[in-house]
Amino acid sequence: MEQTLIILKPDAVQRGLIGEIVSRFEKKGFRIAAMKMLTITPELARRHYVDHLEKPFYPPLEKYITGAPTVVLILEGEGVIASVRLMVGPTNGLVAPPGTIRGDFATDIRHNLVHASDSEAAAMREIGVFFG
Ligand code: FUP
Repeated sequence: MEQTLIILKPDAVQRGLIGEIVSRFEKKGFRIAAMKMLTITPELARRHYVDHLEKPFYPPLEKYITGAPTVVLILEGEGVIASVRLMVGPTNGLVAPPGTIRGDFATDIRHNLVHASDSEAAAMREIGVFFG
């Protein structure tokens, strides 16, 4: 069964949106295969965001993602990777369409509440980073 790696980022936890966001995934019909709360270390952040390490936005991104607890999930279901990306919406909350998680709750490109793997290869790699 296809799986994807979801992170409810520090702003989702701090704003009390864990239930709202997880509930959307559950109501859609996806299964939670694993779920844990953790504060991401700089080492984990660098492994997770390996493709972004050299980008100018990486230092503030690392500070944000390691700054407070997150909730990390493996979601499972047919077509889950692409479907969850549609539910999450584009990176920048300001232009993400209403009805998407970022469109409904985010106004920022960095503080955008959720990470969702963008391909099968990324999902396998990211699940390995967080769940071994
Ligand atoms: P997404 O696939 O929508 O989660 O976004 P990307 O993989 O392109 O980027 C990963 C994270 O880097 C985003 F969630 C937020 C952050 N980012 C910035 O802070 N500034 C940018 O210009 C692009 C991304």
